[in-house]
Amino acid sequence: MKLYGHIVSPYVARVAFAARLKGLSLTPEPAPGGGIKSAEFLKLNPIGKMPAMEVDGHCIAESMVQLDYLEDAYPNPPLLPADALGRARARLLGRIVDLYVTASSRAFFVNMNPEKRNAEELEAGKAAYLKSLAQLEHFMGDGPYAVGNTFGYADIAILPCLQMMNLVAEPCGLTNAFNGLPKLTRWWAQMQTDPVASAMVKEYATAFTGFMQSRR
Ligand SMILES: N[C@@H](CCC(=O)N[C@@H](CS)C(=O)NCC(=O)O)C(=O)O
Repeated sequence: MKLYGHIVSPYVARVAFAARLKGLSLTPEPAPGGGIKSAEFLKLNPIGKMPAMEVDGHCIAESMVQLDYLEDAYPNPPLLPADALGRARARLLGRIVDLYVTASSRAFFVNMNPEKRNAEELEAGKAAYLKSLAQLEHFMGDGPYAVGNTFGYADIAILPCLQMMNLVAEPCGLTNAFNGLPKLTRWWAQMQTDPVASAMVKEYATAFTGFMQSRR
């Protein structure tokens, strides 16, 4: 099994972290052919996005499908709750993050520089991000983890994405995005103290800030 992409992508990070929790060695490696738009990579994954997972000559695209594959193929230790409702709740949180929360990331990425900022676009991005966080909050569990009492699938699915969002929102003037959202606030604090989660937080922050500095 191979995982193509770079850990700086929150979608790659979530899969690499889930694999690690399952005791698998699945270090992200560069996309074949020199990048995700190369002919070689597009032959494997015509969507042209990272991560791509290669299993027995088959490509699995889309990080949440890859998380599900890991859960199905390597059930121990389980990352999803045992009950059907808990599993649906965990998957829903990942889906909300992918469809609604990270949708605002572009508005932050392209408006990071105050001198070249499109204020209207940025304000719309901030409003959409805050709205999506309130929607996520609605479906979050009561803690300490995203669903239930153990660190698992939902936490891993949302953690690098929310980290990335906050790391790009803060330079755009949006700090404390979780203000007024008690479940997200509590969960975020838990992620900084849980030994497994906090190691992931540090690893992702280092990768992402290094990437942002290299763009300057
Ligand atoms: N829904 C996809 C999103 C993956 C994605 O957007 N990856 C970004 C890197 S963070 C990418 O490859 N972007 C390249 C592009 O869109 O051309 C997943 O979950 O795997």
